[in-house]
Amino acid sequence: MNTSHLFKALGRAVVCTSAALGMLGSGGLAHAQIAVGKTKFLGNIIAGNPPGNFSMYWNQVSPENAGKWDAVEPVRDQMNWGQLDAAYNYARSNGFPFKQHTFVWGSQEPKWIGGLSAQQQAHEVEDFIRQYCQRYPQTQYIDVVNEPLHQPASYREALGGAGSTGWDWIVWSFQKARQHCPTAKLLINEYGIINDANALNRYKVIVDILKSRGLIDGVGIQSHYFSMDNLAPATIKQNLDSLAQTGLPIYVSELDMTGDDATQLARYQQKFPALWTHPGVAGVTLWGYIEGQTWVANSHLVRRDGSERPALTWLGNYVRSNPGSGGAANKSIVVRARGTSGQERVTLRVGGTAVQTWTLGKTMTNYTFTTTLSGGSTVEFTNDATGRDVQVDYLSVNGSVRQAESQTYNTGVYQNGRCGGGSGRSDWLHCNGAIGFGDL
Ligand code: 9MR
Repeated sequence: MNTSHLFKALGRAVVCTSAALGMLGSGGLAHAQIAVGKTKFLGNIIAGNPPGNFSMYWNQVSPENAGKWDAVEPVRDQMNWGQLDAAYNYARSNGFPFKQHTFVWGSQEPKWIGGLSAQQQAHEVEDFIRQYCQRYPQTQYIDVVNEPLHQPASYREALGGAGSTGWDWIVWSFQKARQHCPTAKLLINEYGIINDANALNRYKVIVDILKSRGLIDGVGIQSHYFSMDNLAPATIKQNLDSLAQTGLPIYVSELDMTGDDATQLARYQQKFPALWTHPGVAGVTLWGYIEGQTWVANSHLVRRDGSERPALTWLGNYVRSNPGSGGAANKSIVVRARGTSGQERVTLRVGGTAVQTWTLGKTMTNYTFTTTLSGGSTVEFTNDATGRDVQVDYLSVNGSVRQAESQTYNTGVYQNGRCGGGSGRSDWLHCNGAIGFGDL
């Protein structure tokens, strides 16, 4: 069967019954993230150990400092990935998109870079990018260059300097990121854009240079308190409209707003909808939420005792009841499955792309993943051996359950004396093969 036939077959295999929905249970959804199932993500940063309440609120992860070059490589060629591993693994195991922050930036550079020759500097930057991409191949987004207007990299001459485009060092950085991380969405990131049409126009020049070379997939605007606290919603809309003219999705990347409880609440109520409902905005990341753990005082949303400030309670209610517009539909996938030996590996594919692989435990467990991809979905058993079998209970999409035994495409169940030899309908994969769960 060729690929197009396969996906036509998968497309017919969507089944969802109310009986099946009842099996979801009540516990799973009570602690869902604020933007679960929405068309855009609402994320936050992880500083050190992932906070226990992260997944009650947020469904995208950016590392606060752990992905910066000076944190990863404080001593030349001695890489320190520990904290970045923790944030990345947390994101992966919860199915949240992970955004690397950041490859090329004039702050938090390693101190040793200044003493090297230009050739060595370029080599070291590429080495950092290459090693990152090897270690974290499932990264969804990368802030490739941070703050080009305000804090350009000190070693930019080594990367091509201004050159013929005026921004050759940025073009070089994106080329290297594209080469080493070919599946990630590459972003640029800057502050003081949402409130300043002049800076916005200078930013758009860089974005257009990258876009004409096919090197950029989205535009990040930090939107910190000093730009946001006193900004009129009409200006937010006007500047987002202007940035959206680039034709690229906009990511609000480091949002915070300050104030006492009442002031912060009023600010969120007044300004957040202008961001969330803008069709050009594909995702919003807040820059911290826990009291005592935000880079600026009074921007927190959860108090030390775990209680919510009013702005957070409002934000939760607002986003849950507001579909947003634009953005790619963010689908929350659960694969409920078990192995029999505890060594079985299954891969979730969407539209033919392998998006996640899990090693299954011996008891039925929910394995979660969030994706904006569309197309036929399959759960594939890939490492069959003696004593290894997989039982899949269901795949659910935004809480809507598709039972494995109701699907007609199963090439891994042993029927009529061979693998894939019968009707397909089964929750078992005895051999390497896949169950098709229809289109996402
Ligand atoms: O939140 C970060 C803080 O812990 C660091 O001390 C600071 C050092 O530069 O960086 C903060 O994060 C910054 C981000 O990386 C880039 N945009 C501005 C953020 C706030 O300063």
